[in-house]
Amino acid sequence: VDRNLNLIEEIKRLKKEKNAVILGHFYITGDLQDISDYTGDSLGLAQKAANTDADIIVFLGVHFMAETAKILNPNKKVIIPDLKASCSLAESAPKNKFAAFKAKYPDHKVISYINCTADIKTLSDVICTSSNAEAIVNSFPKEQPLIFAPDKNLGNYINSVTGRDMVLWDGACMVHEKYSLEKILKLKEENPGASIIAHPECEKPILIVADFVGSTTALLKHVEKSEKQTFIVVTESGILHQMGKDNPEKTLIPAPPNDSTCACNDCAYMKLNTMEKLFLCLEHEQPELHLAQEQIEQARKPIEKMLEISA
Ligand code: CIZ
Ligand code: SF4
Repeated sequence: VDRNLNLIEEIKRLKKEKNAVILGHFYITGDLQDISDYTGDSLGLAQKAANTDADIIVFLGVHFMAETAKILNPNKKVIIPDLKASCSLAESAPKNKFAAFKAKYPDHKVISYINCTADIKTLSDVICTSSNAEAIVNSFPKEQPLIFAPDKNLGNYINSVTGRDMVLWDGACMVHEKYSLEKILKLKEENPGASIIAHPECEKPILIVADFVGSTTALLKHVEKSEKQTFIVVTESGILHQMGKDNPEKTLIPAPPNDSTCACNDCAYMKLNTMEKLFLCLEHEQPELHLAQEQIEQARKPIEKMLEISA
């Protein structure tokens, strides 16, 4: 790419020419969130994707999210800047291993968190998000044995709030798993009036000290509504961009990871999205995300079931 190209202007021009819509997740960098037509969490963006009249969806997020957009929108072209933008949580559940695991529990229904591959969705009875997980679980009679996949931390948390004993697949998000309780408590000591807010993908000790636990969207809403001034934010640091825009007068402190001196905890996969790759992707309309028709049909069923239950 010619270094002198004004990438942002070029992206806007291409977007218009091609009738493309840019959907950006809250975990991508701020400059990419700002050039997106819509920003949101994985569910919000999937819903936007289902309602768009654009011909091309450019998805700035990770692979499983673009898959969900394609499943809900099979006739549209879905392109992503970098096919390597995967997800440790989605990767923790390979199709064959999960199918073998499921076969050991023939009486169980499978609830899968939306943060999983299309393959895992095809093996699931219903999908949930972190906002509706409790309601989805409670929609099954107490006697119904359940498997929850792929996030064991979210599964544990939902087991504790619903009093269930769901069988958990042993997967986790490498970003939400590496917070340091010690560093968070130290931040709290330095900022005694601060509220600790965390995503339920975090490990149990973090969720126990948190003042509020919620999905990406729930955390954003909470900070807007709360009378508190200062927040220790225990989730991927990209969210601080939107949170800061919504709450310019509040103090937002990112919770640090346990393995470095870095103040922020970034998802390396999300950060594979760059302005330059976005430009190239729009110009060449690739890489394009492809799913088999049968896979789309099978993966769509448990998503529709979720929408039915939470409607
Ligand atoms: O990728 C994630 O960890 C989350 C929480 C995404 C989302 O938008 O729900
Ligand atoms: Fe996956 Fe975690 Fe990154 Fe989200 S933050 S995309 S769950 S690795």
